[in-house]
Amino acid sequence: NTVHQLTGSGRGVLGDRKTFEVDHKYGKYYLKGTSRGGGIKTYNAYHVIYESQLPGTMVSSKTNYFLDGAAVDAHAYAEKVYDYFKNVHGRNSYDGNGAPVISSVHVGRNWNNAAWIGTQMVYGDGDGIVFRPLSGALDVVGHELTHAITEKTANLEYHNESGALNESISDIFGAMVDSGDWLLGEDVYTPKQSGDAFRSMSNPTQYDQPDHYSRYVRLPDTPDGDYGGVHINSGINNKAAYLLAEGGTHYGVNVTGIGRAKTAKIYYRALTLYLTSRSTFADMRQAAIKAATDLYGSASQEVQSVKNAYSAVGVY
Ligand code: ASN
Ligand code: ZN
Ligand code: CA
Repeated sequence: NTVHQLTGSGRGVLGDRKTFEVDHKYGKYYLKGTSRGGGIKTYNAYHVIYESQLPGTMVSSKTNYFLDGAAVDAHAYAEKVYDYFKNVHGRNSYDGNGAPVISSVHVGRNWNNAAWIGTQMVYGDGDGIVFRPLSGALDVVGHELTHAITEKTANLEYHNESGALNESISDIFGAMVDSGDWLLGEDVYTPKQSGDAFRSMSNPTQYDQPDHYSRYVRLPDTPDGDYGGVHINSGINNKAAYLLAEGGTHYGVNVTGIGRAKTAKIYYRALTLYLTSRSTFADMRQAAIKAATDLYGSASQEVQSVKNAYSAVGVY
């Protein structure tokens, strides 16, 4: 579908130049790409806080050069994440059927968060101290759009163990699209402090997450309790995914790394075929073993590494 494809350009949150697909109508350019599934569309929420007022107004420009860095990144990174799932996993958008990918930037005032809200992604601008505009991180965009895929597939309930798996799956694919590191949010977290991030998959304890099932944190299933610590206990599965890809010895268990690409294949297959809404960590282990068996055979190194990675984090 290369008919009427128009290219726009601009600088992202970090000042980096990039190009992306735009649309042109009645003499104005819009952050709307039409070549990917049902389209990639990016809106300015103008600081609204109520979902009823979203998505806001589609971001436009008199020329094909766009000046809003948060909007440029939300748009360009949504394209990148769409392309990752299409090219690597053969998935056409989050629903597998070309659903339009909608994002709103400038949501709320100085909001230090981003989310998938069931119909679209929303990004705060950050307060400039804890966060820059959150769409400035490809791994954050990948994390949020993966929530949409999870909702349409395993539909992992967002509390307790299934919720921690939901969070971890978003971290895993957020890291996979942002190839090269195992940190989440490093590009937008604490602009005045370099080298940090809001989560680490290689060393979850660095940001107060458990890295072994024996250290699972029991919190109430309430908003204040992070629905049973879904953003905390995700560290356990994140560490298993990291060990599977990179290898290492953890609590005395040695894991042979199989690389990021095979690890992504295994988690994608587990998510879309074997995990269910009430899956536990033990179910995740079995789902990953099944996926790896399908892909590489029951006697493969890949299956052995999955078993060892989960044993290393105390999940059997
Ligand atoms: N950034 C958070 C997340 O994606 C927002 C939330 O908790 N819904 O997990
Ligand atoms: Zn999340
Ligand atoms: Ca990262």
